[in-house]
Amino acid sequence: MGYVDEVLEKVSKKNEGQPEFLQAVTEVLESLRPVVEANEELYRKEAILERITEPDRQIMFRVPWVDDNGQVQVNRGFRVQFNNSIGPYKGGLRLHPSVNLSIIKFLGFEQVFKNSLTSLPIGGGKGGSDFDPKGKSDREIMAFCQSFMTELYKYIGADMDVPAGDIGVGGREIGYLFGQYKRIRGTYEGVLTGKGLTYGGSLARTEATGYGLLYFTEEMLKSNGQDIAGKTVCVSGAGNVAIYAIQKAQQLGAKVVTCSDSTGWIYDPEGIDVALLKEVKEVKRARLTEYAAKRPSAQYHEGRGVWTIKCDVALPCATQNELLLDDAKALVANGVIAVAEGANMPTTLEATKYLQENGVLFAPGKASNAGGVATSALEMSQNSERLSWTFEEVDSKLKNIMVNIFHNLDDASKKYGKEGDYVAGANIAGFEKVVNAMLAQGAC
Ligand code: NDP
Ligand code: 2IT
Repeated sequence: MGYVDEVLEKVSKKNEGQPEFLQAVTEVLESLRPVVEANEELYRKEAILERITEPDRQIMFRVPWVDDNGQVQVNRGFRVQFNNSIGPYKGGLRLHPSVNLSIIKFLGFEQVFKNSLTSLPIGGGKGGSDFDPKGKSDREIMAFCQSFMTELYKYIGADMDVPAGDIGVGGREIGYLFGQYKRIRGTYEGVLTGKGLTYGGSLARTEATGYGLLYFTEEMLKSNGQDIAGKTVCVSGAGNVAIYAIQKAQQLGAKVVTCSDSTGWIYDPEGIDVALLKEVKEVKRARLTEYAAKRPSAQYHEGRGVWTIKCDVALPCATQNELLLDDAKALVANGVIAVAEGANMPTTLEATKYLQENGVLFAPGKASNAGGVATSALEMSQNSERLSWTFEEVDSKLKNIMVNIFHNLDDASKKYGKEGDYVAGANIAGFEKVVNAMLAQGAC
């Protein structure tokens, strides 16, 4: 049996009941076959694949907090520190009732390769909790965040592990987490990114994932003789990534006609009104029904359905496994030319295969959504030199990083005879840098 198949079998046995983690590992290892086959003897001896699929450590802890009725609530907290070969662990914190070890491990594993692709010195990690922020008061959010950090602070630090936001974690939560860390440790350090601008945050971090997704998509289209201007775009999600993806797509001359949240979706043939969407989601933290109520051109539908709308470019920006095989078929039937992931692993393995086999340009999230973590690394640089860069400076660095990521993975796909397969290109390019560092650092 080949080394890849042997390790896939071992990883499946060791991680039973963790479908998202196994899905992510399968996608990566399958596409690494050409590199692994070219180096099989060395990688086997050094147990590279066994080591890269096993986190450095997995921390799980109790998070007790008191709700507004005086009732003690208990959630489970996680931080998975996956690999720090090329820099301190770096990756977001997710607050969502679906969070479990499998989801945090898949996200941490993906983060290793994504962070490597940014070309910046950051390792991979991820964390979060099954806490549901929906409907909670500000005081309850603060109580949860303070309790979460009261345990997490032991394991993080500016040179050790630097968390940030993800689903359910934005500026408000990062503020409460930072305040509690500072209070416990008594040091003022860049231990989190996505901070407010008055206390060490970077301009353009809020916009970075969505903007970066569009810079990447623009470059991918350009390299394939297409232009984003004039294209019709379908976006899913209505959170941080989706909002700034919509905004940048519109600035580049595209028309975005959909967005969605966990209860329903909007079809707005005149183009999404970003200012209204921001008001509904960022300020009021309300449902998309409120968007539809204020926008005569918008139709609101319950449930899922974004991918049934005809578009040239599809940008899934909500969550994992939200674009299924039937959705891929509908997109292809409607003539889609590109799918670029803003979320982490939003497209199932079968849907990805179907899109690629039908000639759709497919950008995997670990490449196309890397702008968020890349800008987090720029925030770390600014914190280290105790300076703040202008919006234009950060944005232009972000754009360069995204354009470079595209060309690095395009080159890697060509080098291994997989031209046009950007999944293979991203995995190979991300993997090579981490493996070189692992080999240099010995068995650790
Ligand atoms: P937000 O919490 O800001 O927004 C998430 C959006 O997706 C919301 O509109 C939410 O709906 C919707 N959503 C979440 N879960 C589900 C679900 N199970 N079914 C349907 N809709 C759902 O998160 P982000 O925008 O930050 O993150 C979105 C994705 O992007 C995630 O996969 C995240 O890992 C990834 N990502 C985020 C980065 C960042 O910098 N923030 C960087 C790179 C990737 P509702 O409003 O109803 O909650
Ligand atoms: O998935 C991701 O890359 C993020 N949620 C951002 C992580 C970060 O450290 O900025």
